Amino acid sequence: MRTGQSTVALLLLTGIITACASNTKERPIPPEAQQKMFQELTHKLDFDRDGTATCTDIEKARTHTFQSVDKNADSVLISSEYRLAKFEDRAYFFYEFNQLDTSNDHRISLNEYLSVPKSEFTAIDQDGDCTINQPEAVAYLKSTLRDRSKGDGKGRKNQSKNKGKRQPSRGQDDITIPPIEG
Ligand SMILES: [Ca+2]
Ligand SMILES: [Ca+2]
Ligand SMILES: [Ca+2]
Repeated sequence: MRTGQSTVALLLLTGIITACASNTKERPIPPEAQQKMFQELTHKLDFDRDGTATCTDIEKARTHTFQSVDKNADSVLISSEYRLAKFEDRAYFFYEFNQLDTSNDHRISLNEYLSVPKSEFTAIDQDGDCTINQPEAVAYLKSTLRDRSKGDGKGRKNQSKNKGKRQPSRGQDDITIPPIEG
């Protein structure tokens, strides 16, 4: 969770929102900006690069992580391997090994691994059709921004202060997608 890969919303918003900086409250977002928000969020989530962000992308990304932390490549994770996954994908942060090992064989199979709800995706996919469309992307990014500015305004200030430095990760809000190699 401190890898920086999970600062999706932060990165997205830095570019898009600085344009309409200070008193953004509920000003309508121009269509081209909405289009851009949609494209960038899609790009971040579109693990298989087919141009659409779907729940399948999450599964593929998770499978990819599963394989990359399966150090001895025996297609199951032991506790030390699973610990690595928790760092790679913070959807797993609050899931202990034993919770996922529903078969109680002290190993986590891929199926067990994938049983964790895709809550970060479903939070965006409001109509539940497993695909992120433009209104959903815009609504999500707007609500993320709102949460951010609700705090004390520090978010944005820190952001510019830290420009060029590594961003500290924030905890609960953004989507976690493992980086795509190549
Ligand atoms: Ca896709
Ligand atoms: Ca293994
Ligand atoms: Ca949808």
